[in-house]
Amino acid sequence: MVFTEQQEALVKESWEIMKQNIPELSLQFFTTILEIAPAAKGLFSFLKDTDEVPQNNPKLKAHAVKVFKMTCEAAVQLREKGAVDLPESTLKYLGAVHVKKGVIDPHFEVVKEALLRTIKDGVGEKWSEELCGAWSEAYDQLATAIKTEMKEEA
Ligand code: HEM
Ligand code: ISQ
Repeated sequence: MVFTEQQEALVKESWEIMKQNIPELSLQFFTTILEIAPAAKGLFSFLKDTDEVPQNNPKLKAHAVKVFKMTCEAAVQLREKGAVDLPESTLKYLGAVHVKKGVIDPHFEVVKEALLRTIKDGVGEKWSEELCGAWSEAYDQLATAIKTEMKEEA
């Protein structure tokens, strides 16, 4: 499937909006992940020993932002090149980190669902089927690249 300029624009525009509220965005992202999959808490070093998702943990914020940013970048690559195109070293690192932390394939669906719900709340009335589809496609392709690398790694 071709990733269109319009899809790229939808992803970029919505990320520009969400970027203005990183503290809330990151808190909601993690809270939603734990709502869907409480056991995922044990995977993240900065959540392991706390009862609630910490409100102002810089590490937590940085991590949440990375996932959004990388998905946004994946959208740009999909439109430009028709495929997610990460440097080999980045891909290797991502594969290794996730294998080491015990991440498994079904976790990717959990993170996807949480990502989409967080975007939906973040963009309010700008939410649409097209927006949802564009983020989904970019995330799926990025997730596939990471999952493939994780299998090489294992
Ligand atoms: C670490 C991105 C999916 C769990 C990381 C890091 C990045 C990243 C960039 C390294 C952070 C750093 O060292 O600074 C992504 C992207 C994903 C994805 C782009 C999907 C497209 C997942 C999934 C899970 C997961 C599905 C499982 C719920 C983790 C954990 C770490 C990690 C536990 C280590 C965090 C820690 O320091 O404790 N991820 N990830 N990731 N990721 Fe992911
Ligand atoms: C996956 N990998 C790294 C960081 C993350 C932050 C929030 C949700 C999922 C993540």
